[in-house]
Amino acid sequence: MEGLSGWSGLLLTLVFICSVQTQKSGPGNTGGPPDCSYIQTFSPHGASGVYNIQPEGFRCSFQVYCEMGGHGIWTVIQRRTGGAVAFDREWAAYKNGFGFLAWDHWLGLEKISVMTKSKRWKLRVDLWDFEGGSAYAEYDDFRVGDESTNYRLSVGRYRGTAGDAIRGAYHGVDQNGFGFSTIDRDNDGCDPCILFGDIYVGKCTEYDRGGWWYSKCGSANLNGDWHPKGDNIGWFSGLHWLTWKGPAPYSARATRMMITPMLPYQKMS
Ligand SMILES: [Ca+2]
Repeated sequence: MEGLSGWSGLLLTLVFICSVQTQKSGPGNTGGPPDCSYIQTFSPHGASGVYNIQPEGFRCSFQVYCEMGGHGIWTVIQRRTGGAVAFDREWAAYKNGFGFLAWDHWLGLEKISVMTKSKRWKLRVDLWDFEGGSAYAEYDDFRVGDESTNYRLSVGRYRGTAGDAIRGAYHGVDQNGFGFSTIDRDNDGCDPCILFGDIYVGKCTEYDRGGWWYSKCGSANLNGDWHPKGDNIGWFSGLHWLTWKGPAPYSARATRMMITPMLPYQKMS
């Protein structure tokens, strides 16, 4: 499995070499559709699957997974359905992306950052539990800063059924406005943090693992360790959205994060 995920990271990295352009370009001179909702607006009836896009700010096209139905048209940036693809990775992997687009993957912070720079985007988080239930959270004005900001997270108005775990179940753990942390990059605001009254935590990634916009660790982390049914409650590291289920940390069966422009494309008549 390690070899499998290593190869996928390499493939995504190779694709990425040509993806960020050095000179500015407008929407008129990109070579492809800027996102999945553009594809479905101008070439409707596409099925969900892997498509080529070329958002503003990219010199070459690259592949993403498009969700083409249900609750709208979305460009997927994260998916978890099991434990086969490891998410316990370093900064470079989270920057460039890893996994398999049609399966479990992380699209990559650099791509997400450049994409969300160009216009206003909405983020949708879908969560599935082991009991047949699901919940969602949507945020207006989702944006990820560039690497000089440590890919700082910015979200606007929340709506949904899962609760606003980004802004936290506990006082003072707002992840909005925080940089990204991985096991080799610590931007979590803990120096140290005292959790549960008596646990001193210097690095959230040592406990929660994965990579995330940790702020004093906080209530959301969908990139921790995946746990199977019956063994998914109470772990420090899991697929956590603590405003959804608790009080013991509940690790979701599956998760998905995806984005779409806030202003729909208009067909010219
Ligand atoms: Ca720290």
